[in-house]
Amino acid sequence: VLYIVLPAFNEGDNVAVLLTDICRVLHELLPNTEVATVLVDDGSSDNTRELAQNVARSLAEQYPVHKFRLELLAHPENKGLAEAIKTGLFFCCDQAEDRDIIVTMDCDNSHTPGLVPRLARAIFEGHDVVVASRFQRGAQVVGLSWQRQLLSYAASGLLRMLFPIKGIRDYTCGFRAYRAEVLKKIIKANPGLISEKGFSVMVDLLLKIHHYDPDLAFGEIPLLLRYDRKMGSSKMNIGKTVRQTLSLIWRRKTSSWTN
Ligand SMILES: Nc1nc2c(ncn2[C@@H]2O[C@H](COP(=O)(O)OP(=O)(O)OP(=O)(O)O)[C@@H](O)[C@H]2O)c(=O)[nH]1
Ligand SMILES: [Mg+2]
Repeated sequence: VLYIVLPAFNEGDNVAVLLTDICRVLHELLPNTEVATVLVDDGSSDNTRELAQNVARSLAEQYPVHKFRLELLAHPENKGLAEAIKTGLFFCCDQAEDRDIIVTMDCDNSHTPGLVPRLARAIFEGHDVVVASRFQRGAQVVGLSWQRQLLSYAASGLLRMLFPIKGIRDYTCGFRAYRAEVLKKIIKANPGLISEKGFSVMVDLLLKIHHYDPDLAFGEIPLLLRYDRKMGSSKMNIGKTVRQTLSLIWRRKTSSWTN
């Protein structure tokens, strides 16, 4: 089973297109794979959940239900990206068999489902964690301001210098695949694995997985970031995320891995 975790907060403008794309594209590219899409609605105040339910109903008529299923998880109130990722990943680890693959992606249409087969393939090729990366040859970013791109560069440079992980250049991108066996093992041994509060959760998850098992194979594929397809405004507070990430770097450098 291929699990796709989608953290969603007020993604009413994007969720229907994305869920439809996932079914259509993976039906074309991975016709024999069972796909479980795990949407974590993080206390959205818009109609994200109703839209997801409606589109799931109509997709169930078009596609064989045993091949595509939508799991709808919901937080009664907004708890932030980190809690949503935690809910989604813990749910998957609970259900998944060792040979399954768990993918996370943004729910804002900037990550395209067409890249999922390549992520999965890299896992089949032997990687344990694979990131869709802006810093691999062939990567392309469409529609993102140069200021934001500069920030990604800076984050990548700093993190590569301070926490080198062989095979990884993009520490912040949330479009990733994990070998379920690996994630299950690490979560079982470290239930506090996801402890960050904000958007720095993505960096922390990578650092921790590497910290707990440095022998894992990390890898990347080139990302095509279609920021131009994103509807609605950005939910990332840039200043706050920078502060959280710097604080995270400090804590991890002073050798605390628990908070
Ligand atoms: N659960 C949860 N998810 C959130 C929250 N804020 C954003 N998200 C989701 O996390 C994902 C990433 O958020 P984005 O707003 O796309 O952040 P980003 O990609 O870093 O930056 P932008 O695309 O510029 O906004 C999306 O799927 C959002 O719906 C939140 O408070 N709670
Ligand atoms: Mg985004």
